[in-house]
Amino acid sequence: MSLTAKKVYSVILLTAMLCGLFSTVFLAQAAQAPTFTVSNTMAVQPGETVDVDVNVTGSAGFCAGEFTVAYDKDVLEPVSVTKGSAAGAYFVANAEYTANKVFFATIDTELLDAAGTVATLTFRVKDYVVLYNGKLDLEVGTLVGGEAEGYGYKAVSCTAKDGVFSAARSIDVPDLDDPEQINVLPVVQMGSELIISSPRTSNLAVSEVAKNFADNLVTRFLDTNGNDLTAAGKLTTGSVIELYSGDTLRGAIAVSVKGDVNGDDRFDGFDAYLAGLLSNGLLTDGDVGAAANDAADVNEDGVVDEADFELLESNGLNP
Ligand SMILES: [Ca+2]
Ligand SMILES: [Ca+2]
Repeated sequence: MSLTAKKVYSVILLTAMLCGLFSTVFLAQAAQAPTFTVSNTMAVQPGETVDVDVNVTGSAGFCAGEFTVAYDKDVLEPVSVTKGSAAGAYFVANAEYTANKVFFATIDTELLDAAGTVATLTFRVKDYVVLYNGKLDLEVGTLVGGEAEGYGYKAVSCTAKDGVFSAARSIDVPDLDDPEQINVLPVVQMGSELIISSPRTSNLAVSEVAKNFADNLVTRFLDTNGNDLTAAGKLTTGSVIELYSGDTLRGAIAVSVKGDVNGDDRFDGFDAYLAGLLSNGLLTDGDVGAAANDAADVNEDGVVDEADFELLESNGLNP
């Protein structure tokens, strides 16, 4: 925090103390408490930078306030905090207040009673994020306003509303039949696993899939046996894409290719056989994994049953 920032912060603390002294003497007139709300941010792609506003409702107002917003540091990195139109004349901010919190404070000699944005927080979603649903936790510290007949300030009560933040990766690959067409494969959660579910016509060459990830992101592409695929390799059902920061595994995406249940890159009677075992309960999704189970659900109705077996069997007989 700069010297100026410390000064402003001291003023806020001082007004808070004054408020403590005077609030019992000068009773605050009943007023509608302001509500501070972190805007919701939905489905951002990893690697993207996004703005999140902290907004305030129009109300009786405040003269000074300090705020922190806590975030998941494994998912987001703070970029900046900028002053919004509803902030006061003085505004200080620290985007790296603590390891997982940004801080900002604002103060004005006039009552701030306009609705609008107090601050805009800019975050970057870390490259290795696969799927995230979490919240940005707003805490309002000291909040004062309404000069009480010239003697200091009174405390202002308020409501603080957290924001939700979600990030989701999808993987874009060309279609084999029409390379101009891009198949967008969103990552979805199935049980405890994250998978991409692909039509059999997707070009899942490692070289194509790798284009989805930032150059500086450490990735591994593993075959169904857990061995590293080369750049010339191809992902099939049961392959896994691993994302690292340094040596730490941060995310894993399993691959499902509709119809190739055993992941041998063929669509034949053996896949139909496995789907049959899944449909009659002799095998379970726990036995084969979420990706293989998804690959067997060729009619994409969410369950593996007789209908999938019949579709696969006809495919197997007529490749
Ligand atoms: Ca197969
Ligand atoms: Ca099905």
